[in-house]
Amino acid sequence: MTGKENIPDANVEANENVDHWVHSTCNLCSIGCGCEIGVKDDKIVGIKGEVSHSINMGKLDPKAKDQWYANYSKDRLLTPMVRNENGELEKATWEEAMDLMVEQAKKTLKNKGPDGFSIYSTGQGFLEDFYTIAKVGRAGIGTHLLDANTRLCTATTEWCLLQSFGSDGVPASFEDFDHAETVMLFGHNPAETGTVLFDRIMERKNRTGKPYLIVVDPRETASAKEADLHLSLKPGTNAALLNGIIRQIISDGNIDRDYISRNTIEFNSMRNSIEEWTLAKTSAMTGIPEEQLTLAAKVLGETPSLVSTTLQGAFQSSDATTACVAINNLHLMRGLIGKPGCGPFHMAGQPSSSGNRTVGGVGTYPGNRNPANPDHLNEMAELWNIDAEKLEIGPEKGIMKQIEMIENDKISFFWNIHTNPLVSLPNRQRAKKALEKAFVVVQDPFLTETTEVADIVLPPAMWGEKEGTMENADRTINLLRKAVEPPEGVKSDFEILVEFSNRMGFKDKDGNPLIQYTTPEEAFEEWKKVSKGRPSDMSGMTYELLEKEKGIRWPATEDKPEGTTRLYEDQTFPTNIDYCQSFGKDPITGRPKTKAEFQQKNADGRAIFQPTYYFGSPEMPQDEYPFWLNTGRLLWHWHTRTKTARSKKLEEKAPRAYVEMNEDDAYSLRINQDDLVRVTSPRGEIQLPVHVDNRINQGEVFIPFHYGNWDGEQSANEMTMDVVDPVSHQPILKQAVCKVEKIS
Ligand SMILES: Nc1nc2c(c(=O)[nH]1)N[C@H]1C(S)=C(S)[C@@H](COP(=O)(O)OP(=O)(O)OC[C@H]3O[C@@H](n4cnc5c(=O)[nH]c(N)nc54)[C@H](O)[C@@H]3O)O[C@H]1N2
Ligand SMILES: Nc1nc2c(c(=O)[nH]1)N[C@H]1C(S)=C(S)[C@@H](COP(=O)(O)OP(=O)(O)OC[C@H]3O[C@@H](n4cnc5c(=O)[nH]c(N)nc54)[C@H](O)[C@@H]3O)O[C@H]1N2
Ligand SMILES: [Mo]
Repeated sequence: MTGKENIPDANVEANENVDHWVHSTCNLCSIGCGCEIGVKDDKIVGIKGEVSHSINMGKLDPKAKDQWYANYSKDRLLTPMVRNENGELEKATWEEAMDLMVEQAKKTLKNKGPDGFSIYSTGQGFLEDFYTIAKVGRAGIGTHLLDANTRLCTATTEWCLLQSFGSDGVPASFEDFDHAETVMLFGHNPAETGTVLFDRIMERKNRTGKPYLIVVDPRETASAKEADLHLSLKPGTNAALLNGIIRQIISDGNIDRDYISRNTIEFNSMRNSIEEWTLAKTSAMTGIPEEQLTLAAKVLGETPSLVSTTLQGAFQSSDATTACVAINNLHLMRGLIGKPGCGPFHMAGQPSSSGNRTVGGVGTYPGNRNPANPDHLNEMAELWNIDAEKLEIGPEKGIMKQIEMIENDKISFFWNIHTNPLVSLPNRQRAKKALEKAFVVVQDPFLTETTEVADIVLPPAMWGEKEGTMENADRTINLLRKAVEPPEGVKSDFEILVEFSNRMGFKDKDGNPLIQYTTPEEAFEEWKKVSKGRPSDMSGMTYELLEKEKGIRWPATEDKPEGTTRLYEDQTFPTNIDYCQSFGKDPITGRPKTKAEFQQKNADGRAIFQPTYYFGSPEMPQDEYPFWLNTGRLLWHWHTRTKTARSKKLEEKAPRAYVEMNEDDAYSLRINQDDLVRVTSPRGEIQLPVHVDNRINQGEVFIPFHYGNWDGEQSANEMTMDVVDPVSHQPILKQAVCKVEKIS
């Protein structure tokens, strides 16, 4: 790894003195802010928000403004690297690196078969890259081991939507925040992680007093500070809280019986599942006083419109899918969906994590197709001109399952694209040991914690240097034009994927190259055909229209190229048995349900109430480990800091990790502000300074997860649990136990 000495000496201020501005989209979070990249002498010299873009209306957050500095960092990789006999990474030509990659890939296919091969990608690339991953992975290699960092991020969005509505696709849009009487931010801190959205909410609130804002978060975050009602629950009790509130709303009689009987099924089975959650029991479990629970039930039971967001405090907590399904249940029983100002809004985090799900790069089937429906597979096979058997290759396997498969010598080739798992995966040491066993290809502009285990490193073109589309959190497809040529020596992720497929000799049924497109735009045109007739239909979009309209929400058909602001306005849900994306999973075990089981429900266009259960965290603080460990984000950094630490301005705001701790806990451990402590969990330990802050409750500590071992071992994931949700297979990154000791 390289040190911080490689950060550019001085940041060039964004300026108006440019040759031209190029239409693009911010690549650092899921809001999808339109922006323009300022170019001078074929170099990026600035960025500004696009005023005519309906999502951000010219605004950008602090990270966004500095995201291009990393492109010009002195330690950017400009040639591939290959691990030599001495175990060191050594510069190589593209020819040498690709030859080795193809040789190893062929060896893996021969010795292990397609399921020895995994592609682990990202929610930060382009739809065109993801679509190519889906096609090369499934139709070329023939593997079902496609996954991405989206498993750590928004796998629960996908699965809670499948369980309730039969297909992926977030029902509401950002416009609905402008109409909602009530907004509930559930495990979501947009004041730090989606500032443009938070500003949009607060600007209206300051002007009109609306919306009534509920924030559910154990910490008093910057978002919670603005709330009308902050529910500071005990970690890992989301499902208990929601069950209690929903039960109370039902007993207050605040449900829309007409709506329920017309548009939904299985209300009673949901109601039975939560019968035990009296206010007293809910209060005891969550730590929230009964009066606050009563108030929450009154507001949520009476509000005429409601947008509820969920993000990592829901997805990365225990009972993730169950809690998010409970939020769907809440909206359904009140009929608050498919109308202005209404809808569950299960967020995305990364700029295109939903895009990867939509086009199938993460083990989903392209265009929300159902892996258990042979007609859908036949249709895909016909579109790709391949044998349908190639697609009958089993359900998706999440990254934690894949780590286990590497440990057991099942997977031996691991292709890592645009993610840094040896900072972001839970239980980091376990993940590291596993990846050391596999042949690992890392596609990254920098040396990172993950390239430490790479056999080949391929340097990609970065944001601003390539063309493609991204899907934000509200189904908006945005275009990013190429602003400048990439530095000599690098290739775009798209080019690398297409070249790999051609070098492997992947063919369709007629012996033609599997990948026949050569540009991202051609790939998008092919994807449009694949999407046609499916929920995420994009057949009405073109690059030109996307640029002109500044983003379009799917579905956007030829008849309706302007797209769709909100789903389910006609209250018809994609649960028809021949159309749906999934037959659902058992909410307790995660077992996929059979077609016969789904048929028996006969949902056929109606939404499904699912029962919801509270299980709690698999690990609870006790004698040796008395604290809850919570992890998450800071305003200033993007994930593993590979981009934001290369901006001096951002890095100076938050140069190192720390542990946030309540004053009373600090006092009883005789710890002062900035004292160095050792935080230990059953899996690992790190040393870091303390920030004493009463925004965190007693018995809980919080560590930002952005820091790896770039400048000293500071990774929160040394300590996190690698247990996953049974339905979405998303790891529980927000709850673990730990102890804190002062280092004298
Ligand atoms: N500045 C910045 N912005 C980002 C990113 C970034 O790296 N930096 N990353 C982007 C990405 S990919 C994502 S996924 C999003 C994530 O965005 P958020 O989900 O808003 O961010 P987090 O800090 O991970 O977690 C949110 C909150 O969950 C709370 N939480 C912990 N345990 C529980 C619990 O049991 N119940 C509830 N209700 N809440 C709990 C935490 O206290 C924390 O405040 O941010 C996006 N935006
Ligand atoms: N404890 C804990 N762990 C977490 C979380 C948490 O809240 N707590 N959050 C989880 C979540 S929600 C997420 S999204 C993940 C994020 O975790 P990661 O995805 O692992 O983090 P990033 O830093 O975004 O990694 C992106 C990598 O791609 C490289 N890169 C940049 N541009 C390009 C490009 O154009 N092409 C290619 N090929 N590479 C590029 C960057 O240098 C970087 O190394 O972390 C997860 N881990
Ligand atoms: Mo994320």
